Amino acid sequence: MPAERATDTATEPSGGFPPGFVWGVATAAFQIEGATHEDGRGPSIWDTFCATPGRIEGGDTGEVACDHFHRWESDLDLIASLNVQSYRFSVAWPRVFPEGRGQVNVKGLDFYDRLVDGMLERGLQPNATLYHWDLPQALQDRGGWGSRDTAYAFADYAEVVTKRLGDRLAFCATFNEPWCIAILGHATGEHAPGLRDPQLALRVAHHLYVAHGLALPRLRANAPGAEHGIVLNLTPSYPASEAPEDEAAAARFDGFFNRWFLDPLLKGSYPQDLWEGYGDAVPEIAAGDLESFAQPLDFLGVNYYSRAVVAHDEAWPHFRNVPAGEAHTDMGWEVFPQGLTDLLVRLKRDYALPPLYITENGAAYPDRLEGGRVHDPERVRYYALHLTALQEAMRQGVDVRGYYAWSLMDNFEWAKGYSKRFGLFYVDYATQERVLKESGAWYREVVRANGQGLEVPQ
Ligand code: IFM
Repeated sequence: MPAERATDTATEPSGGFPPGFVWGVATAAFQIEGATHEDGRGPSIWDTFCATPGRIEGGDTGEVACDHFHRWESDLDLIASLNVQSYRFSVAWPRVFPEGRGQVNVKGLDFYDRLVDGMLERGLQPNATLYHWDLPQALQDRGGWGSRDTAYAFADYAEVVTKRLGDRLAFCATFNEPWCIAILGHATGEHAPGLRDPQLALRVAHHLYVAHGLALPRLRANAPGAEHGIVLNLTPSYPASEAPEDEAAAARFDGFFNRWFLDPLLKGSYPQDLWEGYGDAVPEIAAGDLESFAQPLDFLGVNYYSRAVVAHDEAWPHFRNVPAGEAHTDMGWEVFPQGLTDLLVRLKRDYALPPLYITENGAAYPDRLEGGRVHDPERVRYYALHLTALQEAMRQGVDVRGYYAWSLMDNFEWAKGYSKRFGLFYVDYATQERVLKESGAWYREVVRANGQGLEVPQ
């Protein structure tokens, strides 16, 4: 059984990762910053969504979050204490352009300027993501990502940010997880702006790539020393049985979740089977779009959490996810490290790839602070299994240059509010105290040893 393979190999102490392998931790602006009304920041779609009753578990909001906007210096100290070489963060568009475009809010840019300098002072390579879901509300009011105009506004925003920070960035990604932005935000409505229109979702996905294509040359001009790319969340799919209709359903899921987002970037086309399946819902393609989507990338960021097990369903889109596995995280996601190996090996097989970075991987568990400690063996095991699975993919020739744990600290987990804890540091939201979890101490040692001697605890 595939899952056991990763576990079995994991019992052998590992020979470590290649020299120069980049270790990091990741966060995103809205999930940690708080200070949503400070220093001229404008409202984002997530502020609006949080203010809408029933959207976020517990009625939580991003107003305070981890108060990182005020605690950034000590937070950078925490990051440096983990021995990592790089910090992946995101820039909040509404801090830089409170109205989405037009007047720049210099104070907003100043914050990120200080943050980036703070990283360099601590020997951390800044890895910036320009869009991790917090669209300025003013742009949503004019059609949001459903409007092609938003892509032009994004390119201008990307220009301003990289003009200011570009001389110091090591990595710069245009988008985090276009699938989530398009589908969760515009088809299922679980995320901001909370719309439920599948056709709009496909148009949004297209406009995200228009924005990506417009921004890339500007990023390269402003940050010639940085590696430029984009971050996708990818979920390998497995058929629920050997029945041909389940196999076909798994292939459809793969198209819906993975290929629709990979192919335009890496092949300059949409997958034909899905294009036909979507019928009239497909987006309008302007001349030059696909060429611009497929501009060379310096890296592709891969966020991996779990797999999908898929069966045929009578109703369109003719697939449904079925429960699988025995171990699950607090998100209900199956712990399936073999999926990471399979995914990476498959990417190498099917695409001409730039170097890959695992830009997110991690797990939520219902942690408790007891006697000043957080005992979280399940998270240690999750990380150990996935790092071992990553090594196996690298052994099979996949060029992976780095790994970022999600997340530095517990934070605002979108529609789940503060109820799900992904951090290596526990956050006591009442006091904002950060406490290193046992998994954090474990990760710090793995990073220090560059993975040498990595073992999976039983
Ligand atoms: O917290 C999110 C992050 O913002 C994007 N990727 C998945 C994480 C866990 O759900």
